[in-house]
Amino acid sequence: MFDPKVKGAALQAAARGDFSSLPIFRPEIECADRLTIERIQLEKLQAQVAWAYNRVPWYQKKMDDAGVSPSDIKTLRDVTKLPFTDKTALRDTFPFGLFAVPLEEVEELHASSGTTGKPIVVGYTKQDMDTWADCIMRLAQMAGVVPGDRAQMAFGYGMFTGGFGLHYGLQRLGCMMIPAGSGNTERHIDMIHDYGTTVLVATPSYAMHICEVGEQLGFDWESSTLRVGLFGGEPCPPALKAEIESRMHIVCTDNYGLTEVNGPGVSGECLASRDMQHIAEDHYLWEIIDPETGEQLPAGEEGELVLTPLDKQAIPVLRYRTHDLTRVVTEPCACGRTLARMQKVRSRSDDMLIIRGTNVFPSQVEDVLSGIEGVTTHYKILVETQNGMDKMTVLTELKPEAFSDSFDEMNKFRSNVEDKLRSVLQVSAKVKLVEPGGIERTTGKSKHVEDRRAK
Ligand code: DLL
Repeated sequence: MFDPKVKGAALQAAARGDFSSLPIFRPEIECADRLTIERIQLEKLQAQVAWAYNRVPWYQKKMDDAGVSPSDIKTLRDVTKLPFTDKTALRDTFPFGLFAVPLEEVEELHASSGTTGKPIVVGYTKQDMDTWADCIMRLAQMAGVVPGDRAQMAFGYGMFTGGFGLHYGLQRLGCMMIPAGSGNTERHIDMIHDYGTTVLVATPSYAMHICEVGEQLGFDWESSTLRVGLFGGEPCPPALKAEIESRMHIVCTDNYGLTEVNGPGVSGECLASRDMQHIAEDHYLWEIIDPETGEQLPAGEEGELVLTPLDKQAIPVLRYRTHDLTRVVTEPCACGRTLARMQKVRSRSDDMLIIRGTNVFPSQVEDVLSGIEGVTTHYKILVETQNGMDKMTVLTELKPEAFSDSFDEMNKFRSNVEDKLRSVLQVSAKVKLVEPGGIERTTGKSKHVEDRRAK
């Protein structure tokens, strides 16, 4: 038995395979057998499809055009009869065209700002807010957060779903919230010290930045009260996670979600399977499809995640194409939960770069760099056109100890990185070594790719 409130104990217990002391928030759901889960899902799916059809003219037309009506949903498999929804549907109906309830019943609005055009606007009824908080309470407990924890928010409290979404759920779980918001890194470190913060809520890249700034200020992470990192909003590659855990002396966990289907709360990492996340299956029906053909793939195969929230009142969303690539397994987990687990998302079908005809994912670059001694987790990929050809440059930031005054040594280091990249990517990339601290830090989601090619 271990005490989840003792710093370091959760990681040690996880290494021993001892999860007995971590409470499960809704065991009747989280540990239910598959038949029970699927029965709940089917009942909710039928009601949700009818809700969308009867209340949202856009869905009624879409379904009529596809020749499907709510009564055609007799099994979970029948979800494939429904048309997909994508970002453009929300953009085209901006701001309230997909809302299924009168605006007086909407308690809160959130939005995600895209790079172009209008934002995606989403709304929540009272029941939606309850469902959302329920999902957050679960994923927080999966990560080892317990009532009485002091949770410091480093997501922004604006229209972004990360700030308020996690705030409400954690508060309801019984955490003392410290609503610091994003930015002002030194103040974050002071607050961790002054208020005895135990849980940090942030993107993993901002957490890494907080860690570095703390180190520069001489802050002793090992003896700090901070115990759990509740991170999300962007991929958390294994090397970054390992770095944060060893330097900040915390359990670094990762949760996933997206604005269009509420925000954070779709899935969260437990301490037993550290590269997977349990999906809140009683609130979300998942499918994995082939991104090219749109056909459903069997459980276990990698493809694009499609989500149908099962009890969303304000904006029902049927078969939302996330573009996130993952695979889902349904075997029970060592933590005791039976909820399906999705592999952590490392890439999106739409962040694939085509460099001189070869497909390159930023996560491949990340994996090569993480295997090289002396480089940090900070990198950037720059793509340009030179003499009519694609040119890819990878900027990688070095650790201070890897930096040398010797031109020859630096040159050798660089060409070694170039060789390794070429052998994995099957396309050559120029490498630029950047001095420690030379790659810009972010307080939100990090942007690793800059594609300057004319579109
Ligand atoms: O990022 C919601 C969120 C906030 C999740 C805070 C977790 C914590 P959006 O801004 O709409 O919503 O971005 C959604 O971000 O489709 C993924 O590509 C990516 N993403 C979110 N969480 C993760 C994660 C929020 N844990 C998009 N791992 C999604 C990998 C993630 N990618």
